[in-house]
Amino acid sequence: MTTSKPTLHSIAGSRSFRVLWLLCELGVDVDLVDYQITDGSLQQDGFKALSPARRVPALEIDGITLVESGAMVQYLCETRADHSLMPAVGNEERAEWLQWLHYAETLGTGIQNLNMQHLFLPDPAMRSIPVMGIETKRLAIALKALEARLADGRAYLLASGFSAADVMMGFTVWAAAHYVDFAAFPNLTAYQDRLAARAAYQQAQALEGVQQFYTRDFYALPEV
Ligand SMILES: N[C@@H](CCC(=O)N[C@@H](CS)C(=O)NCC(=O)O)C(=O)O
Repeated sequence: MTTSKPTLHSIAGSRSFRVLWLLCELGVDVDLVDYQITDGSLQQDGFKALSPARRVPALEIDGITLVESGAMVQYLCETRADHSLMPAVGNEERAEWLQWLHYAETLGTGIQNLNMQHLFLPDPAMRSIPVMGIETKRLAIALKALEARLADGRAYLLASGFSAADVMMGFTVWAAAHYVDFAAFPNLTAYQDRLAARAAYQQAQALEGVQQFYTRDFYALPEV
């Protein structure tokens, strides 16, 4: 295995933030290659060869290319030493860590559907208001479980403290807040603030540049 500098193919404000943030937490230098959703750059042959589904993030690392952010997070934890961001196999928190790592994508798929409806359909007449309502409700239900997990003063997803599952989730919670009113989720609001206060989070934000997905803080359901 080589340990040369990885290359992260990313879009500011997308799931690639998870990987960039984790690299910052781990103190691993990275080369960034930037794309945009709407400018056709994900459809270019060079990128399609790296990421057949034409999605970001894609991570070139140690002679391989990974195209799932959760796999990147786990792989980085497994191959970059000197951190406490992943409970080892056999540790009593290992299963919980895996569960929350992947739960971030239960939220992520709902957010993606809402991104499509609110932001990316070329004509608002193509929207389905019932689908938008259902997806918003389903996202709120999934967030409620996270709110409950963070009850009783629990600062992070694992009782033992901050881990890479919080990195996976942190981006997701930030994105979800564009569609679900967090007024009913005080634990999640505090969690989001706690994560955003981390030096590595802020370092990753500075590195990734300005996101162009969301031009508003909150997108309410359209009036019927
Ligand atoms: N499960 C994948 C999802 C990747 C994904 O859908 N990424 C979005 C950005 S957050 C994307 O590239 N979308 C481009 C498109 O759908 O055309 C992961 O976690 O990496």
